[in-house]
Amino acid sequence: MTARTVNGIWKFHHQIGIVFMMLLLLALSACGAGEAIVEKGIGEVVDRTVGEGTMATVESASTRIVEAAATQQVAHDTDGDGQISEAEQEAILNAPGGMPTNPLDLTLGVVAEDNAMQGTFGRHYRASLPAGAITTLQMTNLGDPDLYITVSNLPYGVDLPETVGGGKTVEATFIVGDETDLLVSVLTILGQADFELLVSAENQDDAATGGDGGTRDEPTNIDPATGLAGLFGGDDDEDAFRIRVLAASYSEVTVTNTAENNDPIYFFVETTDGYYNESSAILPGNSATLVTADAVEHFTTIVVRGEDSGGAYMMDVVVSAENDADSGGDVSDIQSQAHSVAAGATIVGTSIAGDTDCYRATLGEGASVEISAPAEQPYEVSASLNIYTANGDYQNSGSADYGGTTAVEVGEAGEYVLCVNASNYYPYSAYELNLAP
Ligand SMILES: [Ca+2]
Ligand SMILES: [Ca+2]
Ligand SMILES: [Ca+2]
Repeated sequence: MTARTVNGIWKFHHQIGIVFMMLLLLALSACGAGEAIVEKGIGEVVDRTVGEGTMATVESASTRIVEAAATQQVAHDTDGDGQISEAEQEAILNAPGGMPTNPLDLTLGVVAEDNAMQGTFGRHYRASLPAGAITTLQMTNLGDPDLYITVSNLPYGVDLPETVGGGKTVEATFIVGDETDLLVSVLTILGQADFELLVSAENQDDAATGGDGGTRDEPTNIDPATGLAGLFGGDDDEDAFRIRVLAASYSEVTVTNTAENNDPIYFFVETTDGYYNESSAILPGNSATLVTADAVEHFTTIVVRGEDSGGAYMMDVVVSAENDADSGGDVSDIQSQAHSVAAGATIVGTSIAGDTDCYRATLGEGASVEISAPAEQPYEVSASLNIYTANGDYQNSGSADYGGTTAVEVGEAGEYVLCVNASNYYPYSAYELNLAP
């Protein structure tokens, strides 16, 4: 056995490696050195693995290993001289699937049927997973003795039982982050067994993109929609999307943590012109909403972050255009271009950061104008109203707190200009004006 080979085994798995190498030596020497060496080796194997193997276990295992070794001799004594030469040992080690360093390629979604004793007391497979794949790994022990399964490059936090009893199946589902080569080894220690190994992978469908959501630097473009779903797992703990928001429009992004674990997620939004806002930690079953808006067209990036242990979320992305007083857009900020409305009207409008909305109305003597800041908004915004006479003289003002209404009266009957400002600290604010007849 070469130093390279020994290193490969030891790197592979220190505990199983001890047993694995010992059994390998046993098998290769069994035909020449006889049963005594095998039994001595078996005793050591049992001591090292289970600590207190019974004699029955040892005898049973001994018989199986001698049988298996005989099979190996037939299979690998290629020149038929009754000995396993060094070259023949190398041939066994270099056979595909014989060593962790020389795994068989496992086709995703196709069951591999194999025997754990074939070759070198272990079968080694490589499954090449695409980035972000939702992966299911399944191994069924079709025989009687325990089989050992070890998987290298598993995402953090994925636990697999080490031992799979006769007739039992082990299964795990997890998400990988980047492209990943899983190295799956099925080992036998005492006896041999047929097994079936299946690794299947399906794409995530984060926010209906057909794949894993992108990264903050390379977000995946999506269209606004409600009921979008996404997943985290392993190295995939960040999904990022980008939406286009037209001028005088605002986006509302609501993220709900739908994970079955207890881990929080959070998200943030940022726009191409530098606006940034983030949620606090969202615990499972809870939601948070963030808004972006601008007077000019822009892109908003939505970055949802979870934990390595995995998570799931739902996302609603709604982009709305301003429609002040059903005008189909934003009404003018300028008093002389105020939007005409009728006395008695109820006006619903939106003020996007820094926006002023001016309305013109003819009101009766002592009429009052009610300004409200509706409570059904992501932020606790207020709204303020300034009233001017038709020729621009300041007349009166008032402001409404979040969820509140304030009445502001005018003097004599006549034409007035009513200008509304909502909170400038937030991307957008909704307001309502009620004009008394
Ligand atoms: Ca994802
Ligand atoms: Ca407006
Ligand atoms: Ca305006």
